[in-house]
Amino acid sequence: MKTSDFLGRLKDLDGRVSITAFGNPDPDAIASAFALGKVFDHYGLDFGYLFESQINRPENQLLVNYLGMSIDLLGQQGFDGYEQVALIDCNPDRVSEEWRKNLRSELDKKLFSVQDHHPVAEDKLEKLKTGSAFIDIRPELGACSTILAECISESELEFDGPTATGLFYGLHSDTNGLLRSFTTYDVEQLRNYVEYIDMEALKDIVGGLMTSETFKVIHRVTDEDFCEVRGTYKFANAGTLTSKTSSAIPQVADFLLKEEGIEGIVVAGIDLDNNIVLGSVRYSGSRYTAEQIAAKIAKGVGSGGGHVEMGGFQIQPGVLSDTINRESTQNALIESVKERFFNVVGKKLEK
Ligand SMILES: [Mn+2]
Repeated sequence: MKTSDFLGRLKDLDGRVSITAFGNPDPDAIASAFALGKVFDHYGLDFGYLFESQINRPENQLLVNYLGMSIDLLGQQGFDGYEQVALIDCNPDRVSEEWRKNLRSELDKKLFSVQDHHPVAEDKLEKLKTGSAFIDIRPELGACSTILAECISESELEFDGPTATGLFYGLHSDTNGLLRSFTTYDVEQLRNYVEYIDMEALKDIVGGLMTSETFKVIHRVTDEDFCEVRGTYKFANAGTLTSKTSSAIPQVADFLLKEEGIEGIVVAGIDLDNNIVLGSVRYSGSRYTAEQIAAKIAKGVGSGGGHVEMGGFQIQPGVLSDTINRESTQNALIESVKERFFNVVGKKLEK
């Protein structure tokens, strides 16, 4: 389906719309939500931002502040007060088991649109398309921001500084600064708004990229007690973190992939505020995708996904959650994630 169809549907849309992202909101999701809000405004629609998770990474909070967005958290109330749901940078297939149980039928009922670039299995996509919602999933694109840039252009809205800056940051961040998986179409859309980007504002947002926690974790994982290499794969144990400091995990994963001779990285740690194991996957080889690796690590015990070269997962500790503050439990959890990772990439130890 085309963006022109999407815009056509906005003309007779009734009721308040929830602009929603599932998963950890990254700059692409935040910017896409903001740009979609601009389009909704243009069509005189009533809407709100309702996200599954809090904004944790400090630079993402800076982006939200810069855009002046007020984002509510999806909680027990589900989509109460909203008649429609517009999903951005995610699709119904990626909604976690837990949420699926909590609100899947409500999501199905209220789903108005899906604009995303995460891969989805062919049969699941066909099923999605049989519903009445507008479905636009383009896994080849570097960022969902590109789809929203197209929406802004086609609705004949003028780009403004915040929208252009956000969309560029979204594309920049999902493609690691245009170093991975983007298409000429991403660049074609970028051309439409590049002149509106506020570079000064952007520098302020991305300026303090690495937190001190990131450096602590980098220091920690240079110790061979906390990392292991098998072949071209490396696993690093980031230890215990909080919801505020867990942004160190993806940052360390980006950093470790720079090591010569390493093509696959998993960094995992325990978020003691949420009692979950968090992990980031980076992969530069051609045998797997980071998304597959992340999904397989979390299979049956949590949720995982991502893109070709970057992915992430969350694992629920199950019965171990009662003793998660004990070091022995933490080690057991991280050890099991490590073995799952090495299994997935065919590096299981022969016993
Ligand atoms: Mn994205």
